[in-house]
Formats: sequence, structure tokens, C-alpha cells
Amino acid sequence: MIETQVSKGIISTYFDKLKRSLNLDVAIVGGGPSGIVAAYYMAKAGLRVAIFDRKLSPGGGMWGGAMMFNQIVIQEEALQIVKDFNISYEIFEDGLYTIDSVESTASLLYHAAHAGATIFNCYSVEDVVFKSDVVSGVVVNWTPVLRQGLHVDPLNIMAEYVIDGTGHDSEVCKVVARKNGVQLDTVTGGVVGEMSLDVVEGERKVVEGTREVYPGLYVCGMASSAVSGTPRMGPIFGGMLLSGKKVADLIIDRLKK
Ligand code: 48F
Repeated sequence: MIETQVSKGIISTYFDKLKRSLNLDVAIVGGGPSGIVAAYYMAKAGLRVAIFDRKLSPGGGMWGGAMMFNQIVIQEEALQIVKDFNISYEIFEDGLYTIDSVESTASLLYHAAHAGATIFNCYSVEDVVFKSDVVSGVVVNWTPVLRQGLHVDPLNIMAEYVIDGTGHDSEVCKVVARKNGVQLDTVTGGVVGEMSLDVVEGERKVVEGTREVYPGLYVCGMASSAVSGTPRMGPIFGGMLLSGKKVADLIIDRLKK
């Protein structure tokens, strides 16, 4: 009967997708702009990649532009990425461009999924798999389970590398440092915490700080600023896109060797 076929179609293909994602090359925690860009380039390079985002609609802080004015500013250095994602843009002034935040977020998500990245929405990453002092995967649970405080155990996903793309809270780095008594590759050995706003320095340093901060664990986007203690940059998004591309290139190089 069509009624049960509809259900069966969903259940069987969903669980196939989940089973295919139990052993990943890269688990990306957080589907903000930096994480989605990273997923796209790595999937395009043939890596097995999945994004886990706690929200129903991934896209992080990109949908709303600034103060819900749904336009975004990017700079010249990030223009090639905007073109790779086929996003319409307008020249503004002094090497700055504007893009529509809804078109661009939708386009990032579409291209990442179409390139072969799997996107799991409503998944919260609550911990990592930590084996022989290396971050080796993520521990996931349904967001509604955590929100309701239900006593239900999570599932485990293994990955060669984990990317913390959780934004300002850098949740994965925090949990790794807190639970395992280890030092991250930062000046304090922990999550330093982001500084107040400086557009130029913030944009430069978010890309500079995009790196492996602990064996098996990379950071990108605002998580990079938070972990290294560099300035926030506000609603200019070029650094987020460039950070996503940088972390993808670092991991692609490493896995292809
Ligand atoms: O914060 P977010 O958009 O990440 P980003 O790529 O971009 C930052 C910009 O949006 C903006 C900015 C740019 O100038 O300052 O803030 O660094 O998105 C982070 C995503 O991670 C998800 C969250 O739902 C959001 O979509 N997330 C956060 N913690 C978890 C998580 C978690 N523990 N498990 C799963 N998803």
C-alpha cells in the first residue's frame, strides 16, 4: 500500500544514509557558513563528509545578515568562493561586494549536499570519541532529546578528523579540553575566548587560526576566533568562507598523502 511505501521509503533510505556515515573521513560539527564551505570542497575532492547541525535548518548565522537585514558583505579575497557556489553578487565599494543572505545560505547548502556531503539536521554533538589521545569521532544525539533532558544514550560516529565549526561557542574544543585533561594548541592550552570586534584583524586572524588544535581536531569559522582569542568581525562573511576553504584544503592535502 502506498501509505506504508511512503514510510518504508523514508525509513530505509534514511538509515542507509546513516549507516554510510558511521565511518567518515571528516565529521563537521556545525553547519554554519564555514562548515558548509568546508564540506563542499572536501566532498568535491571525494572525501566522505557529513555535517551535524543541531538546528532544523542548518546555515548558522548566515540567514539573517545583520540585525535581520538580509544582506551580507564580503571582500575581494572571498569572491572566488562566491563564484564557486554560483551566488549572485553586486559590487559595492572599495573591494567590497554584497550578496543576499537567503540566496547565499541556500546555495551553500545545496552545493555541499549536491557535491556529496551528507547533512544531518537536528543532531547535537555532545562529545567526541577520544581514543589513544586522539579525537577520533563524534557522539551524537537528537537535539529534542537534549532539549527535553531525556535520559537517552547517544550514538557514535567515527571519523579520521573532526572539525569544530560550532561558531562562537566552540563547543567541541571546550568538551575535549574539559573532559580529557589535555592542552589544545593555544596560548592557554584551552579555549581562550574571542575578543571584541575589529573587522580587519578579525578577518585576517580567523583564517590564520584555522588549523588542527589537537590531534584529530580542526577548527574553522568563529570557533577558530574563539579558540585562539582573536577579535570577532561582525557581519562580513569573507573570513568564514575563506576559513572553510582553508580547513578543507588542509585536510584534503593530509588525507591524499
Ligand atoms: O555560528 P555559525 O554560523 O558558524 P560559523 O561558520 O559562522 C559564523 C557566522 O555565522 C557569524 C559571524 C560571521 O561574521 O560572526 O556568527 O562560524 O553556525 C554554527 C552552527 O553550529 C551549530 C549551530 O546550530 C549553528 O548552525 N552547532 C553549534 N553547536 C553545535 C552545533 C553542536 N554541539 N552540535 C551540532 N551543531
